[in-house]
Amino acid sequence: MFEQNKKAVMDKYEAVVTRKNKKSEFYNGIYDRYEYPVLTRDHIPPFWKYDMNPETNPYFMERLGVNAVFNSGAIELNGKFYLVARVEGNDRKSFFAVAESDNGIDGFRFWDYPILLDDVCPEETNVYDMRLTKHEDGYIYGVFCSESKDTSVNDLSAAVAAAGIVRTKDLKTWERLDNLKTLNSPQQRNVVLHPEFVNGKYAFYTRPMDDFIETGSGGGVGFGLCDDIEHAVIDEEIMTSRRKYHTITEAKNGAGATPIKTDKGWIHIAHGVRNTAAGLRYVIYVFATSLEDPTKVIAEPSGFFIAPLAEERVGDVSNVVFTNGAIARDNGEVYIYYASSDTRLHVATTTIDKLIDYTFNTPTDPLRSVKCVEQRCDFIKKNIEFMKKG
Ligand code: M1P
Repeated sequence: MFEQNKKAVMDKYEAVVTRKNKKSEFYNGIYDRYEYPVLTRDHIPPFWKYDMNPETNPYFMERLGVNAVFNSGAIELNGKFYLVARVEGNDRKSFFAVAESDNGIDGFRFWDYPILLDDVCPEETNVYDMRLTKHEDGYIYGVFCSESKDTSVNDLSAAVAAAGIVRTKDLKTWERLDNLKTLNSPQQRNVVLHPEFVNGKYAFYTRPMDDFIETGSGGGVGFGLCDDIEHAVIDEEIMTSRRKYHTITEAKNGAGATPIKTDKGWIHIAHGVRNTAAGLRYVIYVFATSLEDPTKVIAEPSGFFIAPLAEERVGDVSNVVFTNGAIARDNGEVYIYYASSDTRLHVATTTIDKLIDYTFNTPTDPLRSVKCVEQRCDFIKKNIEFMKKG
């Protein structure tokens, strides 16, 4: 019984991690989607979940289950693709684990052990959503959400979100630094480190929040500078991409992947949230900031870039797509890792040229229906005139 069950589990695991991925039939000319997710809970090595000893586990029973694998930081190192995924145990606690692939679209395998962070704070209960930044100071930084129980109020569920910071050179040894302090924002999630110094300082994209879920007075994606990365403190946050009424970012937004530097500006792949009768809907959108002034938004295409589609729509937290990692290669290829419904991780591929075209040539949101119709009529008119000529 033990051997038979073990073989079935091992065979299923090998089939999933060696399954070839291919582009799906989805088309919008901007990016390609793929048939299979790149990481799921089925990609977790069986020896993370099953006791492999028949004496202590005669039924070959799962002892430490894994519920989901999703929001992942991403980085290319020595020609290989690495994801630092959010892995959530059946116990609801998330942690980080490195998965490696040769081509970025399939064959991701987790390293033998997940990342064991330094235990710096007894109140820290959960960690998730690491953004990886190859900084010009020579380190790879990981910035993530460090969640602690809020003991200042009489509410069992109350929590506080802060930005934890670690650094590494090889994804193997991680040095934990102080959590980021933002003097004007009580909570932070979706914080991303900018890859270059700005005015000689470390620069972060922030997401000021009044409480754990609601951003409240937090106006959108912020930006702040700090002198000392080991004890990072931001005393002023300037708004970059703002939340706007009746748009995809009305309820909240947040920085996603580390911004991609292009000749035209920094391209940001972020998320926007709106409220609906069915709950929050998370989509991915794009904006660009100036190379001279990374706080200045110079392009913001209208609407979403990626929205949950087909089976992506359903999961533990349905109607969500979320990104915290993308890889822009020297050859111009771009791999965007996005999770669906807090359950599994997908890849979308495009190129720098296409991203630039999308970012700078997609019309902006005119913010009112009547203006949107005018915008569309102008667009249709130009097309009809052009098609008549042809
Ligand atoms: O459940 C959807 C997402 O919710 C959070 O994002 P935000 O802070 O913008 O609400 C994060 O917890 C994220 O991990 C999660 O995918």
